Amino acid sequence: MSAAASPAVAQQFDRRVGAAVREGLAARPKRLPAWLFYDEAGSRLFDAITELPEYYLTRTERGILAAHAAAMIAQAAGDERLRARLRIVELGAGSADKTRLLLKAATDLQETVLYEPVDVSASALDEAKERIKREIAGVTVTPRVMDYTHGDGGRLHLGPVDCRERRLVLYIGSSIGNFEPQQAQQLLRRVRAGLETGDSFLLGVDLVKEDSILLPAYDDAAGVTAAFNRNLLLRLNRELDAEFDPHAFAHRAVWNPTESRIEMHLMSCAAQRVRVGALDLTMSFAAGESIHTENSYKYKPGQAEALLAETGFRSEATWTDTRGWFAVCLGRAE
Ligand code: AVI
Repeated sequence: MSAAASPAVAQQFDRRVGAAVREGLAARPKRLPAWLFYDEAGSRLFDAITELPEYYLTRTERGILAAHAAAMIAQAAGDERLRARLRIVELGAGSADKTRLLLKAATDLQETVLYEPVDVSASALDEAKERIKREIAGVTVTPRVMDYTHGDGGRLHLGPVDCRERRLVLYIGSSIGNFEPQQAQQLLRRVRAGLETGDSFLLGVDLVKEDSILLPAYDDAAGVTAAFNRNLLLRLNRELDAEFDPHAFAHRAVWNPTESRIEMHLMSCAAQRVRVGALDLTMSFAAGESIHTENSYKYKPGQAEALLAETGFRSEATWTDTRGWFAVCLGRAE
Protein backbone atom coordinates (compact mmCIF):
# COMPACT_ATOMS: atom_id res chain seq x y z
CA MET A 1 0.00 0.00 0.00
CA SER A 2 1.58 3.27 -1.07
CA ALA A 3 1.37 6.27 1.23
CA ALA A 4 1.17 8.77 -1.63
CA ALA A 5 -0.09 8.77 -5.21
CA SER A 6 2.30 7.49 -7.86
CA PRO A 7 3.40 10.66 -9.73
CA ALA A 8 1.97 9.42 -13.03
CA VAL A 9 -1.52 8.89 -11.57
CA ALA A 10 -1.42 12.07 -9.51
CA GLN A 11 -0.57 14.17 -12.58
CA GLN A 12 -2.87 12.55 -15.06
CA PHE A 13 -6.15 11.94 -13.25
CA ASP A 14 -9.25 13.48 -14.69
CA ARG A 15 -10.05 16.53 -12.55
CA ARG A 16 -13.82 16.04 -12.94
CA VAL A 17 -13.52 12.50 -11.55
CA GLY A 18 -11.27 13.68 -8.72
CA ALA A 19 -13.61 16.54 -7.75
CA ALA A 20 -16.69 14.29 -7.81
CA VAL A 21 -15.01 11.67 -5.62
CA ARG A 22 -13.66 14.22 -3.14
CA GLU A 23 -17.08 15.84 -2.80
CA GLY A 24 -19.10 12.61 -2.72
CA LEU A 25 -16.97 10.83 -0.12
CA ALA A 26 -16.98 13.94 2.13
CA ALA A 27 -20.82 14.02 2.07
CA ARG A 28 -22.93 12.30 4.75
CA PRO A 29 -24.28 9.84 3.78
CA LYS A 30 -21.41 9.15 1.36
CA ARG A 31 -22.30 9.13 -2.31
CA LEU A 32 -20.73 8.88 -5.76
CA PRO A 33 -22.37 10.16 -8.97
CA ALA A 34 -23.81 7.53 -11.34
CA TRP A 35 -21.98 8.93 -14.40
CA LEU A 36 -18.82 7.43 -12.88
CA PHE A 37 -20.15 3.96 -13.80
CA TYR A 38 -19.50 4.45 -17.50
CA ASP A 39 -15.81 3.95 -18.15
CA GLU A 40 -14.97 1.32 -20.76
CA ALA A 41 -15.44 -1.64 -18.40
CA GLY A 42 -18.62 -0.14 -16.93
CA SER A 43 -20.13 0.48 -20.38
CA ARG A 44 -19.46 -3.16 -21.27
CA LEU A 45 -21.09 -4.31 -18.03
CA PHE A 46 -24.10 -2.08 -18.72
CA ASP A 47 -24.48 -3.67 -22.18
CA ALA A 48 -24.45 -7.07 -20.44
CA ILE A 49 -27.13 -5.85 -17.97
CA THR A 50 -29.46 -5.00 -20.85
CA GLU A 51 -29.38 -8.68 -21.93
CA LEU A 52 -30.18 -10.11 -18.47
CA PRO A 53 -33.47 -11.98 -18.00
CA GLU A 54 -34.27 -9.84 -14.93
CA TYR A 55 -33.55 -6.49 -16.63
CA TYR A 56 -36.89 -6.08 -18.40
CA LEU A 57 -36.40 -2.39 -19.32
CA THR A 58 -34.47 -2.66 -22.61
CA ARG A 59 -36.49 -5.60 -23.90
CA THR A 60 -39.82 -3.97 -23.00
CA GLU A 61 -38.96 -0.64 -24.59
CA ARG A 62 -37.66 -2.41 -27.69
CA GLY A 63 -41.03 -4.23 -27.93
CA ILE A 64 -42.90 -0.90 -27.75
CA LEU A 65 -40.68 0.60 -30.46
CA ALA A 66 -41.02 -2.51 -32.64
CA ALA A 67 -44.82 -2.28 -32.45
CA HIS A 68 -45.21 1.51 -32.76
CA ALA A 69 -42.14 3.04 -34.46
CA ALA A 70 -44.12 3.86 -37.63
CA ALA A 71 -46.86 5.59 -35.59
CA MET A 72 -44.26 7.51 -33.56
CA ILE A 73 -42.51 8.76 -36.67
CA ALA A 74 -45.78 9.67 -38.41
CA GLN A 75 -46.96 11.57 -35.32
CA ALA A 76 -43.66 13.48 -35.10
CA ALA A 77 -43.74 14.34 -38.82
CA GLY A 78 -47.25 15.75 -38.44
CA ASP A 79 -50.36 15.97 -40.55
CA GLU A 80 -49.96 14.50 -44.07
CA ARG A 81 -50.75 17.80 -45.86
CA LEU A 82 -48.22 19.78 -43.81
CA ARG A 83 -45.80 16.94 -43.25
CA ALA A 84 -42.22 18.02 -42.48
CA ARG A 85 -39.02 16.08 -43.14
CA LEU A 86 -37.67 14.74 -39.87
CA ARG A 87 -34.10 15.04 -38.68
CA ILE A 88 -33.46 12.73 -35.74
CA VAL A 89 -31.26 13.67 -32.77
CA GLU A 90 -30.54 11.11 -30.07
CA LEU A 91 -29.26 12.15 -26.64
CA GLY A 92 -26.95 9.72 -24.85
CA ALA A 93 -27.00 7.56 -27.94
CA GLY A 94 -24.39 5.04 -26.73
CA SER A 95 -24.64 2.01 -28.99
CA ALA A 96 -27.94 3.29 -30.53
CA ASP A 97 -29.31 -0.23 -30.64
CA LYS A 98 -33.08 0.36 -30.32
CA THR A 99 -32.86 3.50 -32.44
CA ARG A 100 -32.59 1.38 -35.55
CA LEU A 101 -36.32 0.67 -35.34
CA LEU A 102 -37.11 4.40 -35.48
CA LEU A 103 -34.56 5.10 -38.22
CA LYS A 104 -36.01 2.31 -40.34
CA ALA A 105 -39.53 3.74 -39.84
CA ALA A 106 -38.22 7.20 -40.81
CA THR A 107 -36.63 5.93 -44.03
CA ASP A 108 -39.87 4.10 -44.85
CA LEU A 109 -41.69 7.44 -44.62
CA GLN A 110 -39.20 9.81 -46.26
CA GLU A 111 -36.54 7.57 -47.90
CA THR A 112 -33.56 9.35 -46.36
CA VAL A 113 -32.96 10.70 -42.88
CA LEU A 114 -30.26 12.65 -41.12
CA TYR A 115 -29.39 11.11 -37.76
CA GLU A 116 -27.43 13.11 -35.16
CA PRO A 117 -26.44 10.92 -32.20
CA VAL A 118 -25.07 12.89 -29.24
CA ASP A 119 -22.88 11.30 -26.58
CA VAL A 120 -19.86 12.07 -24.41
CA SER A 121 -18.17 8.93 -25.72
CA ALA A 122 -16.58 9.38 -29.17
CA SER A 123 -15.83 5.65 -29.45
CA ALA A 124 -19.47 4.64 -28.80
CA LEU A 125 -20.57 7.13 -31.47
CA ASP A 126 -18.05 5.82 -34.02
CA GLU A 127 -19.23 2.25 -33.50
CA ALA A 128 -22.89 3.28 -33.80
CA LYS A 129 -22.14 5.23 -36.98
CA GLU A 130 -20.44 2.30 -38.69
CA ARG A 131 -23.17 -0.15 -37.69
CA ILE A 132 -26.05 2.07 -38.80
CA LYS A 133 -24.37 2.92 -42.12
CA ARG A 134 -23.95 -0.81 -42.74
CA GLU A 135 -27.44 -1.85 -41.69
CA ILE A 136 -29.91 0.84 -42.78
CA ALA A 137 -29.79 2.37 -46.25
CA GLY A 138 -30.76 6.03 -46.50
CA VAL A 139 -29.42 7.17 -43.10
CA THR A 140 -26.71 9.82 -42.96
CA VAL A 141 -25.07 9.81 -39.52
CA THR A 142 -23.46 12.97 -38.15
CA PRO A 143 -22.34 12.23 -34.58
CA ARG A 144 -21.72 14.98 -32.04
CA VAL A 145 -19.45 14.48 -29.05
CA MET A 146 -21.08 16.65 -26.41
CA ASP A 147 -22.16 16.61 -22.77
CA TYR A 148 -25.83 17.44 -23.31
CA THR A 149 -26.48 17.79 -19.55
CA HIS A 150 -24.26 20.82 -18.85
CA GLY A 151 -23.13 24.25 -19.96
CA ASP A 152 -23.92 26.58 -22.85
CA GLY A 153 -26.27 28.93 -21.03
CA GLY A 154 -29.11 26.52 -20.34
CA ARG A 155 -29.65 25.64 -23.98
CA LEU A 156 -28.81 22.62 -26.06
CA HIS A 157 -26.99 23.79 -29.20
CA LEU A 158 -28.13 21.68 -32.11
CA GLY A 159 -27.42 24.03 -35.01
CA PRO A 160 -29.73 25.23 -37.80
CA VAL A 161 -32.09 23.03 -39.84
CA ASP A 162 -33.58 23.49 -43.28
CA CYS A 163 -36.90 25.42 -43.13
CA ARG A 164 -38.87 22.35 -44.29
CA GLU A 165 -37.31 20.14 -41.63
CA ARG A 166 -38.35 19.41 -38.05
CA ARG A 167 -36.23 17.86 -35.37
CA LEU A 168 -37.28 14.81 -33.43
CA VAL A 169 -35.13 14.43 -30.31
CA LEU A 170 -34.96 10.95 -28.77
CA TYR A 171 -34.25 10.39 -25.10
CA ILE A 172 -35.07 6.75 -24.64
CA GLY A 173 -33.82 3.88 -22.45
CA SER A 174 -35.14 5.35 -19.16
CA SER A 175 -31.99 7.52 -18.98
CA ILE A 176 -34.13 10.34 -17.55
CA GLY A 177 -34.73 8.04 -14.55
CA ASN A 178 -31.14 8.54 -13.37
CA PHE A 179 -31.78 12.27 -12.84
CA GLU A 180 -33.27 13.79 -9.71
CA PRO A 181 -36.75 15.22 -10.46
CA GLN A 182 -35.48 18.81 -10.50
CA GLN A 183 -32.50 17.92 -12.73
CA ALA A 184 -34.85 16.08 -15.09
CA GLN A 185 -36.93 19.24 -15.43
CA GLN A 186 -33.80 21.30 -16.06
CA LEU A 187 -32.62 18.90 -18.74
CA LEU A 188 -35.95 18.97 -20.58
CA ARG A 189 -35.97 22.77 -20.40
CA ARG A 190 -32.47 22.81 -21.95
CA VAL A 191 -33.68 20.56 -24.74
CA ARG A 192 -36.81 22.69 -25.31
CA ALA A 193 -34.67 25.86 -25.45
CA GLY A 194 -32.63 24.29 -28.27
CA LEU A 195 -35.72 23.42 -30.36
CA GLU A 196 -38.14 25.33 -32.58
CA THR A 197 -41.90 25.31 -32.04
CA GLY A 198 -43.28 22.21 -33.80
CA ASP A 199 -40.19 20.06 -33.19
CA SER A 200 -40.80 17.00 -31.05
CA PHE A 201 -39.31 14.98 -28.22
CA LEU A 202 -39.65 11.24 -27.58
CA LEU A 203 -39.09 10.22 -23.97
CA GLY A 204 -38.80 6.63 -22.63
CA VAL A 205 -39.60 6.11 -18.93
CA ASP A 206 -39.73 3.05 -16.70
CA LEU A 207 -43.00 2.82 -14.75
CA VAL A 208 -43.66 1.93 -11.09
CA LYS A 209 -44.43 -1.75 -10.60
CA GLU A 210 -44.23 -4.41 -7.87
CA ASP A 211 -40.90 -4.52 -6.06
CA SER A 212 -40.74 -8.26 -6.82
CA ILE A 213 -40.10 -7.21 -10.46
CA LEU A 214 -38.09 -4.06 -9.78
CA LEU A 215 -35.57 -5.42 -7.30
CA PRO A 216 -34.21 -8.40 -9.30
CA ALA A 217 -33.71 -6.05 -12.27
CA TYR A 218 -31.11 -4.26 -10.11
CA ASP A 219 -29.81 -7.31 -8.24
CA ASP A 220 -29.62 -10.13 -10.77
CA ALA A 221 -28.79 -13.74 -10.02
CA ALA A 222 -25.64 -13.75 -12.16
CA GLY A 223 -24.20 -10.78 -10.25
CA VAL A 224 -23.66 -8.57 -13.32
CA THR A 225 -25.27 -5.52 -11.67
CA ALA A 226 -23.16 -6.13 -8.56
CA ALA A 227 -20.04 -6.15 -10.78
CA PHE A 228 -21.28 -2.95 -12.50
CA ASN A 229 -21.70 -1.27 -9.10
CA ARG A 230 -18.32 -2.47 -7.77
CA ASN A 231 -16.57 -1.43 -11.00
CA LEU A 232 -16.94 2.08 -9.67
CA LEU A 233 -14.42 1.25 -6.92
CA LEU A 234 -12.14 -0.45 -9.43
CA ARG A 235 -12.31 2.69 -11.55
CA LEU A 236 -11.16 4.77 -8.56
CA ASN A 237 -8.31 2.28 -8.03
CA ARG A 238 -7.28 2.60 -11.69
CA GLU A 239 -7.72 6.34 -12.13
CA LEU A 240 -7.13 7.81 -8.67
CA ASP A 241 -4.59 5.37 -7.27
CA ALA A 242 -7.18 4.31 -4.67
CA GLU A 243 -6.90 1.07 -2.69
CA PHE A 244 -10.49 -0.18 -2.47
CA ASP A 245 -10.98 -3.91 -2.06
CA PRO A 246 -14.24 -4.20 -4.06
CA HIS A 247 -15.21 -7.39 -2.25
CA ALA A 248 -15.10 -5.56 1.07
CA PHE A 249 -18.22 -3.73 -0.21
CA ALA A 250 -21.56 -5.46 -0.79
CA HIS A 251 -23.91 -4.51 -3.64
CA ARG A 252 -27.33 -3.39 -2.35
CA ALA A 253 -30.43 -2.52 -4.38
CA VAL A 254 -33.29 -0.96 -2.40
CA TRP A 255 -36.79 0.09 -3.51
CA ASN A 256 -37.67 3.46 -1.95
CA PRO A 257 -41.45 3.77 -2.40
CA THR A 258 -41.63 7.29 -0.92
CA GLU A 259 -39.24 8.64 -3.55
CA SER A 260 -40.42 6.15 -6.22
CA ARG A 261 -36.88 5.04 -6.99
CA ILE A 262 -34.53 2.10 -6.92
CA GLU A 263 -31.38 3.04 -5.03
CA MET A 264 -28.05 1.31 -5.50
CA HIS A 265 -25.53 1.29 -2.68
CA LEU A 266 -22.12 -0.18 -1.93
CA MET A 267 -22.14 -1.23 1.72
CA SER A 268 -18.91 -1.56 3.66
CA CYS A 269 -18.79 -5.13 5.04
CA ALA A 270 -16.48 -4.13 7.94
CA ALA A 271 -14.92 -1.06 9.53
CA GLN A 272 -12.10 -0.07 7.20
CA ARG A 273 -9.87 2.77 6.04
CA VAL A 274 -9.18 3.28 2.34
CA ARG A 275 -6.51 5.49 0.81
CA VAL A 276 -7.24 7.50 -2.37
CA GLY A 277 -3.69 8.31 -3.41
CA ALA A 278 -4.26 10.90 -6.13
CA LEU A 279 -6.43 12.95 -3.77
CA ASP A 280 -4.06 12.46 -0.85
CA LEU A 281 -7.06 11.30 1.19
CA THR A 282 -7.78 8.43 3.58
CA MET A 283 -11.47 7.59 4.03
CA SER A 284 -12.95 5.73 7.02
CA PHE A 285 -15.96 3.46 6.64
CA ALA A 286 -17.96 2.04 9.53
CA ALA A 287 -19.22 -1.54 9.26
CA GLY A 288 -22.56 -1.34 7.39
CA GLU A 289 -21.94 2.21 6.14
CA SER A 290 -22.96 2.71 2.55
CA ILE A 291 -21.94 4.74 -0.48
CA HIS A 292 -25.07 5.71 -2.42
CA THR A 293 -24.15 5.20 -6.08
CA GLU A 294 -27.36 5.55 -8.11
CA ASN A 295 -31.03 6.46 -8.15
CA SER A 296 -33.26 5.05 -10.85
CA TYR A 297 -36.63 6.82 -10.71
CA LYS A 298 -39.75 4.93 -11.70
CA TYR A 299 -42.55 7.09 -13.08
CA LYS A 300 -46.24 6.87 -12.17
CA PRO A 301 -48.70 6.79 -15.08
CA GLY A 302 -49.19 10.37 -16.32
CA GLN A 303 -46.00 11.67 -14.65
CA ALA A 304 -43.87 11.79 -17.80
CA GLU A 305 -46.67 13.62 -19.63
CA ALA A 306 -46.82 16.13 -16.72
CA LEU A 307 -43.04 16.60 -16.93
CA LEU A 308 -43.32 17.33 -20.66
CA ALA A 309 -46.12 19.84 -20.03
CA GLU A 310 -44.08 21.62 -17.31
CA THR A 311 -41.08 22.04 -19.59
CA GLY A 312 -42.62 23.55 -22.72
CA PHE A 313 -43.96 20.53 -24.60
CA ARG A 314 -47.53 19.55 -25.43
CA SER A 315 -47.90 15.89 -24.59
CA GLU A 316 -49.35 14.33 -27.78
CA ALA A 317 -49.20 10.55 -27.43
CA THR A 318 -48.05 7.74 -25.12
CA TRP A 319 -47.28 4.16 -26.13
CA THR A 320 -46.89 1.40 -23.58
CA ASP A 321 -46.55 -2.40 -23.41
CA THR A 322 -49.46 -4.70 -22.52
CA ARG A 323 -48.23 -5.07 -18.91
CA GLY A 324 -47.91 -1.31 -18.44
CA TRP A 325 -44.25 -1.61 -17.38
CA PHE A 326 -42.68 1.04 -19.60
CA ALA A 327 -43.92 4.11 -21.49
CA VAL A 328 -42.70 6.08 -24.50
CA CYS A 329 -44.20 9.59 -24.71
CA LEU A 330 -44.15 12.11 -27.53
CA GLY A 331 -44.12 15.82 -26.68
CA ARG A 332 -44.43 18.70 -29.19
CA ALA A 333 -42.43 21.88 -28.56
CA GLU A 334 -45.00 24.66 -28.03
C1 AVI B 1 -28.87 3.69 -17.69
N1 AVI B 1 -29.96 3.53 -16.73
C2 AVI B 1 -31.26 3.78 -17.36
C3 AVI B 1 -29.92 2.24 -16.00
C4 AVI B 1 -31.13 2.15 -15.02
O1 AVI B 1 -31.86 1.18 -15.12
O2 AVI B 1 -31.31 3.06 -14.22
C5 AVI B 1 -28.63 2.08 -15.25
C6 AVI B 1 -28.57 0.81 -14.44
N2 AVI B 1 -28.21 0.73 -13.19
C7 AVI B 1 -28.27 -0.52 -12.79
N3 AVI B 1 -28.71 -1.25 -13.78
C8 AVI B 1 -28.89 -0.44 -14.83
